[in-house]
Amino acid sequence: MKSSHTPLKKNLKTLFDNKETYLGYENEEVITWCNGCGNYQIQNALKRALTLEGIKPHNILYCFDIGCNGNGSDKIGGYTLHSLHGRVISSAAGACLANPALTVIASGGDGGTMSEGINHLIHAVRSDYPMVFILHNNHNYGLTTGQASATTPKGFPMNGSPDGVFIEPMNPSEFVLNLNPSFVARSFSGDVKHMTYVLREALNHNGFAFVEILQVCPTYNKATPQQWYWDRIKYTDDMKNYRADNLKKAKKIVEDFEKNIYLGVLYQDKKRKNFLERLPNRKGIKTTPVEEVKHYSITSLLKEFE
Ligand SMILES: Cc1ncc(C[n+]2csc(CCOP(=O)(O)OP(=O)(O)O)c2C)c(N)n1
Ligand code: SF4
Ligand SMILES: [Mg+2]
Repeated sequence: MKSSHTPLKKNLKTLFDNKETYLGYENEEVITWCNGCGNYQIQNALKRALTLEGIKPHNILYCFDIGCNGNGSDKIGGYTLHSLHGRVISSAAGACLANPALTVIASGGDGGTMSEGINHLIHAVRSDYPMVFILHNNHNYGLTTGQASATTPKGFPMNGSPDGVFIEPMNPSEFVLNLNPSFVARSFSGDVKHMTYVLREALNHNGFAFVEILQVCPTYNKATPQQWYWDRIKYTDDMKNYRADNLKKAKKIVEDFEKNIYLGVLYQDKKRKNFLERLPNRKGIKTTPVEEVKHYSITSLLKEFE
């Protein structure tokens, strides 16, 4: 399968020309992911995307949820923060609102995002915080050894539910498309070139960029292995007349997760103003909240309690 938007040699030359930036994202930490885990390629694609966009490690904050995905927090250069399970979006949102000069990226698993932290996801989409969110959807709770999550296919035996779950799985991109988002993209951990492309688009979006990566987990997810995806993947860029500004069309093409799985920038509203730009009490203010932090003496207030 070949996607249409992959000027690979041009990208590799740019990466080579900017090797100092790329190397800034590398570090010496020991890798703890299983062999064949999709997290390797996801992180590789993000490092490429950041380098190709000319974003330096000291200008990013990469926030991680708890989970196998979160164990990437010490494997990438730049500022990182390891949050609580299901709470990564709120940590990242605080950072991007406090310091809009930072490129803020957050990663979460299907467990942390579609169950524990789903409330944060809903309000981040609704608020349109200016950040990139990467959902590592491996269809199970990987770190806690393969329990079913909200995206595990129905009827598939998992640790903790040997007869399989009997309720329908959630479809994260479909869910988010129904929340009036400004950006939704989907990619696959087996396709570094496509992930790089989609992540670059997300990094350039002005608002909450939701990127679902369908991630293989060879250790615990036997339901949707690598080949299962390749047999179903189609690219929106190869579709005649597909335009990413048509929300209705985007909702239609993500419905099916059995026969055709469409990857690409599914929907983007380029005209939307992000949260900070709409916030009435920030109108006309040129400084950022972090620049406004001052030391205040509370001595006089404490006197009341003497
Ligand atoms: C509030 C809370 N609930 C449960 C846990 C235990 N826990 C840690 S990781 C994890 C599973 C993570 O699954 P997912 O978010 O899909 O990430 P993955 O490991 O698959 O990347 C769970 C249940 C926790 N740390 N905190
Ligand atoms: S359990 Fe799955 S998601 Fe976790 S490191 Fe292993 S392959 Fe990756
Ligand atoms: Mg998971």
